[in-house]
Amino acid sequence: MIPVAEYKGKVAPDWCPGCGNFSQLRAISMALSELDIRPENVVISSGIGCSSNMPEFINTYGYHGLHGRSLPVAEGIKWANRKLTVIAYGGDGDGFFEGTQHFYHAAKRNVDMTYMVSDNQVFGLTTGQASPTTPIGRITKSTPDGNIEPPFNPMHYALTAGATFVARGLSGDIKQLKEITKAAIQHKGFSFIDVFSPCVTYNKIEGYDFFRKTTYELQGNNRKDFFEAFKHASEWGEEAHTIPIGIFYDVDAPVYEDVDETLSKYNLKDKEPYKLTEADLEEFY
Ligand SMILES: Cc1ncc(C[n+]2csc(CCOP(=O)(O)OP(=O)(O)O)c2C)c(N)n1
Ligand code: SF4
Repeated sequence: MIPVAEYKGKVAPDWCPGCGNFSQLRAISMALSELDIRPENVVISSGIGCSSNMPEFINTYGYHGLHGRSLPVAEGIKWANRKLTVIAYGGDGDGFFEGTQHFYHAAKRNVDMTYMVSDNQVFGLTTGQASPTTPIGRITKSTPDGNIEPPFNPMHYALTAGATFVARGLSGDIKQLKEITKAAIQHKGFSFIDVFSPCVTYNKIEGYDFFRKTTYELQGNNRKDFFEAFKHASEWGEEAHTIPIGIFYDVDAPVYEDVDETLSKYNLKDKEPYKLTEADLEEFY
């Protein structure tokens, strides 16, 4: 096992004390350590947001890109070098607003990578505006009269898009989150983990106490049954133990890189760059 300390980044996280992102950082580092995946064999791709600062704080390769664009970059990295463990990471604004179409297509293609969303039901970095997962009626800086939009359900979306591994974790339970992360990384195909991750500064309602009270752990569910997973994905409530946490769905299906003729044969990084010939130019121009 690789010591967890090896994944410690050179820059200390500047998240607010108590921010849920600390747990995801810990869970990802512990999962990589226990799976014996060396830091130099991992790339974490992110967008923009408090959560998206993750690549600065962990000692793996990283790409801190544009808002909503962690996934296409992650797909390209995987296709260029299939030996890498590729993780995309970001917020609910990043993934379910600006990046929604990328989420759909990466899941549909079943690219072999893990996508973890730090879902705090708010835009954190820009100081607390409503995000796609903000509950209806909620007063925020951008919804002073109450949010009129029903919240986006990331679990439904991942399942219907074609993700082959769909799970939900909780920042307040690092041990379980680590186990889910390990299973997601080991899964061959597109793994999605939605993590309830309190923004302790701008969301005073969906905090650790709220999720401790409202969630329950899925046990004995049939992870191969799409409709059972979809049913669990529909469960929601503010009453005690109404929101399921755990692995909802886990099935095998061909991954894009194995089906595509070129990608299946080569690590693109090992190939000589293609040199254009006169004949190519004549064909195209
Ligand atoms: C295309 C684009 N739109 C808007 C912004 C402004 N912006 C930066 S971060 C952010 C929201 C971040 O919220 P989220 O993704 O939920 O992450 P969090 O900060 O909560 O972790 C927004 C709207 C931007 N940088 N680029
Ligand atoms: S504003 Fe919220 S999401 Fe951002 S670092 Fe602070 S607690 Fe975390």
